[in-house]
Amino acid sequence: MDLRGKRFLVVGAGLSGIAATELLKGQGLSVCLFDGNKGLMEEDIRKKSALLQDVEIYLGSLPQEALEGCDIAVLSPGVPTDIPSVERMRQAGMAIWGEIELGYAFEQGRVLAITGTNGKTTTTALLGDIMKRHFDHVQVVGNIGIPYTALAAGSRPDSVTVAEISSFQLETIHAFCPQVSAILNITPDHLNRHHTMENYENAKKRIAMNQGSGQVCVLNYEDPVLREFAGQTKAQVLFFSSARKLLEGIYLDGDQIVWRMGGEEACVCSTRQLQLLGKHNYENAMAAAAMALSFGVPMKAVREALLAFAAVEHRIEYVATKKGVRFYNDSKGTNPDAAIQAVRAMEWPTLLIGGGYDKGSAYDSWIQSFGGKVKKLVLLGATREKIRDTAIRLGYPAQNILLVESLEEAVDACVASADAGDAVLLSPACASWGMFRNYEQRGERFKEMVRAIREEDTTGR
Ligand code: UMA
Repeated sequence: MDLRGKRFLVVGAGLSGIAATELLKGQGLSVCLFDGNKGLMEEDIRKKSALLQDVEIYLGSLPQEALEGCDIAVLSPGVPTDIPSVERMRQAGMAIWGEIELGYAFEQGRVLAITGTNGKTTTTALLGDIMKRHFDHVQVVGNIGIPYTALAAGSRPDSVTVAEISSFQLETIHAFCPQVSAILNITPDHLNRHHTMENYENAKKRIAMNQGSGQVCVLNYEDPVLREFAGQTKAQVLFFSSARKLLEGIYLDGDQIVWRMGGEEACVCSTRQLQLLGKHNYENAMAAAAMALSFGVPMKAVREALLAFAAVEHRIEYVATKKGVRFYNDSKGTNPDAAIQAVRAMEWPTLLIGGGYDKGSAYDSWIQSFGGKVKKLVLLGATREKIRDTAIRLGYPAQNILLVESLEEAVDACVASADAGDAVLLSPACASWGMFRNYEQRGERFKEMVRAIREEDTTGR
């Protein structure tokens, strides 16, 4: 699509919106920027980039004259597509793009894209590492924290872009078409934004909507929704499975990861050689390996990258042991399903810190996964009462639940009642919004607090 002469309205002045505005400005295109938060200061936004100096910025509300004359709105991922201001953009005849679609419009190379409720950051980082062993110019972008638009203009015909794409971002793609896509799993998340599970699933499936028989879509055979989706997509489907041997695809056979293609079998590696722990991580490793192998990366490069890869920050991340108490940071456990994996990985009596922003999730399955291991449940944030009520309804002892006001108070409470041999796990099952900028900030704060604990503060009984 020829973008010359088009005027863009970028919505959201966070990471994505600033990168999108810089990209458009840098390309000499006409752009203005709108953020619905009237508490933001225009000069603070301008300070973020020299390219923003003469961009028109609207904060709080969007005047009608700003809408007129704009052709394309570029939404940041956090901007819902059904809010009144976006509806006004539609009514003004504007095309509604997401920041990913804009990045893709400037892509010169090939794209591999990953979505799923959980594991997508690990899989994206791992696939990026694999690709870097074989290709000269690899860019890792998207929900992982680097907006696609920040790097898209630097892509080259020989570039390989590895992109983590959230359901928010998939709602507003149009032409985006990865050479290889993957959907890792779909379990309830972000229901306050997508309203129904069906909408959420449909958003995820959009990752493959423009793929044809020349492109590959990697799917989890053990996810019933994705197994069914295999019959609907036009892409070539490649399955991974942690539960059974497949005739074609990649699967776990005991502790071996096996790649089976055209009747030939090859062992990728043993899970005992991996630094990643847990079945969910073996699934991530299989998905990344399948994407790379189907893209033509030699087995040797795939194997070497898998063995060298350590866990990502904030995901069941070991922080420290203080007087016999192990502390784990799983701030990235922002939904019940991710948090279940963290609880399952704990091999010790656990003091669990949970709660946060309310995304409309149900917490039953998370609480049911405790399996007698969680000796104290310390809850904070908007969801704390909802989680407490669910826990009590499911028979979790009320006297083991503590409601607190802050993460500081939560850590102090855990420190006061942990015994040597216990674990303290921050795995909130909720987003951090409302208390922190993002899960990274929440995890960093937790780690700072843990590192500051003096040995004599833990009872070590
Ligand atoms: N805003 C509006 N109107 C709205 C909503 C937001 O103007 O209706 C404004 C806010 O006032 C704020 C800006 O938009 O100034 C923030 O935009 P954003 O929420 O899209 O955040 P970014 O900083 O652009 O970060 C986004 C992703 N954030 C979300 O999806 C919420 C980041 O994913 C991503 O790393 C980044 O783009 C780069 O691609 C974070 C995330 O939490 C990690 N993702 C969710 C998740 O993983 O579960 C989906």
